Amino acid sequence: MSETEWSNLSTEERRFPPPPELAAQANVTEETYRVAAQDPEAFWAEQAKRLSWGTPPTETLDWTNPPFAKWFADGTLNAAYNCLDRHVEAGHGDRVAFHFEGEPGDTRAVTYAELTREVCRAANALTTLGVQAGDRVAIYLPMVPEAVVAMLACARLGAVHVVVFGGFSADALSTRILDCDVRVVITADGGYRRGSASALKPAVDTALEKCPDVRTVLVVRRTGQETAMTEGRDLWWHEALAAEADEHTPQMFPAEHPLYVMYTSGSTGKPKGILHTTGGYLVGTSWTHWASFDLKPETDVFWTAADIGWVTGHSYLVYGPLVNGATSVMYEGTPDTPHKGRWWEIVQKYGVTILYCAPTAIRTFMKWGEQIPAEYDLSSLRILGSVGEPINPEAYVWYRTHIGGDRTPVVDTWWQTETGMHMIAPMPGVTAGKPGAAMRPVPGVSIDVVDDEARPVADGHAGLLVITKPWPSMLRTLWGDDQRFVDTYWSRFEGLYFAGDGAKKDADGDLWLLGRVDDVMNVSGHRMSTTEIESSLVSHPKVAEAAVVGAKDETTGQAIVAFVILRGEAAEQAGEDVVAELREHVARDIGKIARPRQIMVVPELPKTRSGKIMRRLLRDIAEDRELGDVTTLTDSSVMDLIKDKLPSAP
Ligand code: 6R9
Repeated sequence: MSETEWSNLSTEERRFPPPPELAAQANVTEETYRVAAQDPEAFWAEQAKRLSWGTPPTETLDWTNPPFAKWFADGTLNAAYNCLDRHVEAGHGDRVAFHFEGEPGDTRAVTYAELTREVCRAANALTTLGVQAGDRVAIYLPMVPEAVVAMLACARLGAVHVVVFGGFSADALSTRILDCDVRVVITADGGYRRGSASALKPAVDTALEKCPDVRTVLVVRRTGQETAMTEGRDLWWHEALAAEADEHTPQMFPAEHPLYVMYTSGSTGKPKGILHTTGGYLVGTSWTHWASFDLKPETDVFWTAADIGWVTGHSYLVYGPLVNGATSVMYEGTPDTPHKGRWWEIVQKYGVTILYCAPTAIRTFMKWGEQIPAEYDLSSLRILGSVGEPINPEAYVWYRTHIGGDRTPVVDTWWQTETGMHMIAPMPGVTAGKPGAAMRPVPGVSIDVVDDEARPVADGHAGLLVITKPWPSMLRTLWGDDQRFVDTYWSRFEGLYFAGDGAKKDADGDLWLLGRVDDVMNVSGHRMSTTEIESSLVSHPKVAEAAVVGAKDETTGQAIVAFVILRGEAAEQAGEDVVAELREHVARDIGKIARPRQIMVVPELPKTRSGKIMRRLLRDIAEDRELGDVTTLTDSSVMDLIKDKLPSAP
């Protein structure tokens, strides 16, 4: 691909410098960038001191067998000790680790001391059940504190947790159990979703029909609903824990001991089991959590509004915040239950200072209207984060204005399950943010944008995003498949990590993400990113959400097909004239070449657990094909809803 074929992003002139009070006390300064750039390895060795080690490492990076990295390899540590005991020992046992808010309105404040005791009990229970270091344990739970307890109990024992998103099907669960050879599953009777109890355990029973090697299922009681228990296999979590002591001596493991496997969908074939190990992962997540969000652990109330079944939940709801001794909010349910102000009520109630969520949520709130957050006191907020997809400039500005009171920096964080930690993000005390841009590599990280021949593109040009140096929380391999690890990430360019995302360096050298490379469209020989056309559509006042795909076209090769959700009033009067108006809007905004061939007004878009639009399924619709695999959708009925509303595709 030649970078010059990419169309240009519409110009964005708005700038949001850091508030002076924030800059004056910021965790990260320009000096941090300078020091990190001078010697990244020395920088990470310094950051490793954030952790409590059994044996402190003397080595930093071992890159003698690329792309298989080892970080801090001669050090030993225990992940759970770093998240829990050491804070209690330092006198912070009474600090709240999690303000849990259940969807029905039940709440629990779990302190570091309580969490430590619960994790010890759970670790003892798992030991009683025969779980040992290196064993894999599947966790299939709703967003309840027991999910954190289960993860940390595994980590404490050196067992590898495999969290499967509670919204996934029995099929998705059994595939992952088999791939990782899991013997113990931790689940719940159910969870609360959209105002009612939704069962989880039956999916486990179905999944296990295909997994004869699973010997034990621990069942958390959350909803109290009728639950079938299989004699000899299923145990109640609370009973198993009640029988155990609340003390447990943590064993130290080598830094490269596996911590967890998290599956992420590949563009083809079976899901990839991303393997993260202990020392480097904890260094990378805790440092970025502290840096990108300017965390002040004594005073901040941090809320990652993401599911634990997504890497964002692992890195920024569990490990990063707990290593840092932070206080977090954990919310079980959906944003519109029992009313559309639920999130803002939670921010007001707990005095949330840092909110971290996905652009899809922000666009949903835009659709519902700014009058809803306006009813709540959101003045505690000081930093807003975004993750999962490029944030459209309009969504960025709306977020900053209506949630952040026009004061808060918006930190757009680009990273992946594979990277484990933030890789590109503005630093809130340093960077003057541009709406829609992820801005700069975080200190200690080396990123470039290259053309097809791995040549760095000049400022003002676009190409492929690569990571040019190893980083501590990088994936170590794909579970059981070193070759696929090498092929997927390290074969496109010699010595460079290929991220699979398109990106542009603007005239100042700042970075803009353009979406997955496989989402790039080629229209009459012009390469165009789905992201920029979507952003143009979303900038129109009548549009709440947009998804753009390239559909086969006899004349132009591919043609642009857009799916849009309209806002409030416009949705009621949707007709031909809105579609014509939107097509012209895009043509004016980006250029005639970007004018969609077709715009379909739909009630919903198909999304994954992390809020990513599944363009593959929309392409199936646009090209009038049978739908492909829908098992990773949060709600598979969405596709029927869309198909019902459409005239048959051309
Ligand atoms: C953390 C997470 C990774 C892919 C990644 C990219 C997209 C994530 C983004 C973003 C633009 C951002 N992505 N954050 N694109 N700006 N701030 O989402 O991990 O689920 O593995 O997805 O998500 O395309 O390659 P994961």
